[in-house]
Amino acid sequence: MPAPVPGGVRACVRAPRPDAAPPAVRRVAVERVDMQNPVRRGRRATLVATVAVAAMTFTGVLAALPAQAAASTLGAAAAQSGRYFGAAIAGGRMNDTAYMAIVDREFSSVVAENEMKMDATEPRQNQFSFTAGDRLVSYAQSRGKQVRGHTLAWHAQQPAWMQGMSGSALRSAMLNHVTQVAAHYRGKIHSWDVVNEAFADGSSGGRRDSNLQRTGNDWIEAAFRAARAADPGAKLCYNDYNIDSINPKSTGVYSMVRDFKARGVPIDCVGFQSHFGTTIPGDYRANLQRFADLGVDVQITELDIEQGSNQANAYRQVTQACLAVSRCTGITVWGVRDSDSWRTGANPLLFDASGNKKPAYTAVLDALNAASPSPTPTPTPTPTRTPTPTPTPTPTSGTGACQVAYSVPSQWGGGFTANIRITNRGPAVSSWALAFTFPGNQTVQQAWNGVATQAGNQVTIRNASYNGTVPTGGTVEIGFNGGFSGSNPAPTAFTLNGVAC
Ligand code: 9MR
Repeated sequence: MPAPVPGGVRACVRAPRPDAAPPAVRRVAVERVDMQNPVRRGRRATLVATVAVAAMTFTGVLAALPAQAAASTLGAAAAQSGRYFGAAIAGGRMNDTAYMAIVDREFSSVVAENEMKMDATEPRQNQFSFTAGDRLVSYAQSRGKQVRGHTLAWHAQQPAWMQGMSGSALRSAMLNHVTQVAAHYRGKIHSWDVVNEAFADGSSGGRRDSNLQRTGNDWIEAAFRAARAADPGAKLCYNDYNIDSINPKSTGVYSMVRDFKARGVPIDCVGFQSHFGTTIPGDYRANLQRFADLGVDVQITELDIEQGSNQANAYRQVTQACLAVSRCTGITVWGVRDSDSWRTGANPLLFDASGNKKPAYTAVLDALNAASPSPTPTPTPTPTRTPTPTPTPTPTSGTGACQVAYSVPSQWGGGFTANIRITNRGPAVSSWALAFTFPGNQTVQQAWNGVATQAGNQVTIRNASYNGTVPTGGTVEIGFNGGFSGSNPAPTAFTLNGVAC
């Protein structure tokens, strides 16, 4: 009984499959019609250190204080245990004052329901449209709310020009999109859903077939590496639906995350969309915990639960499950009022069509207020934020102006992604130009954290506006997507500001 929903998506409640938890659990699946900075990292580290010191300093004081008063909004209540509570915002509703009054008051995080997707941000190839996304970011910044980014690479909601692409052209276009969008929002996004819904439903535990998947199985890690290079300060998430319980699909994702962690692919978090029927899987908390145990944060990213006699209790259970997992850092509901939901008729949200708080709202608020105070969850430890993978670095020796580590984390037919870490071995600089020579037939197509020019096989990459100053011994990380024919040997003859490395 699929009900059409705007945007080419149909919601359907499927008969329980063998992997589903109790037969009574009605599983919501989503069936899509394919419409064919380092600066911030430093600040975050400082903040984490400050919070840690503050937590240590105040431990004794807290113990002596009376229990804190219950918070009266979802955002404030979640903040008591160091978490966020967010909502998906529809750009078209930002002029609705009743809607925005709820958003202002209740949520500490926002995510664009559609405005940062591929079709919205790159409607024509290489012509980017950020107006609607920027509006949401500006709003959030003016209110001190975090922003989740959704989503950089997805088989659905691709712009028309991308739907017909394949092979290396599609791979390059996808990586360019990831790079450009993440770079545009650099420093402004708390967590990016870098890749969305790339695994197949059912019992295979494998990848979903899509034009992106057909560019090669490494497309997901290539996207994560490009996102890290473009916005080193954002947490990078894999996001999917029907991975909320322990089942073949979630185990497929689990295996990918474990592999990424083992190989240094930059992944920081997994998003569990949590579009539920009337009940919650019995192993929901255990599933969140097994992912957290891999060394990633877990986030509940698109929560909505069909209204029934159990809705408030189900919302309570989800909230308590997140609170029980120290690395569950926040919850986002997929909409504000029932009338705003993509699930027409399911009334799956926390506010009714008139903006009144539902029993489910009170259940969530009470659960958040009952949580033990900070310092849980723990901040992300440094090892999970591996800045740039360097599988095959080619350091230039040197006693010269710089040391360079060049690596190619991803290569496919005719294209590659390169990362370069420059260490300044000379005096401090306030601007820089790194030059090198391509030994083969290679071109720079898209650079990040620097501006590239190429004449023949000579390449010069100059600093971006934000990373020109490098002290003696300081490092800067840049990268580019390139094309090649024949072989792809590492560049030679690196110079920094005209002096050999
Ligand atoms: O809520 C979104 C709806 O307005 C769009 O029409 C639809 C198009 O695909 O996407 C919905 O959001 C989806 C999210 O981006 C990814 N997970 C499933 C969500 C519900 O379909």
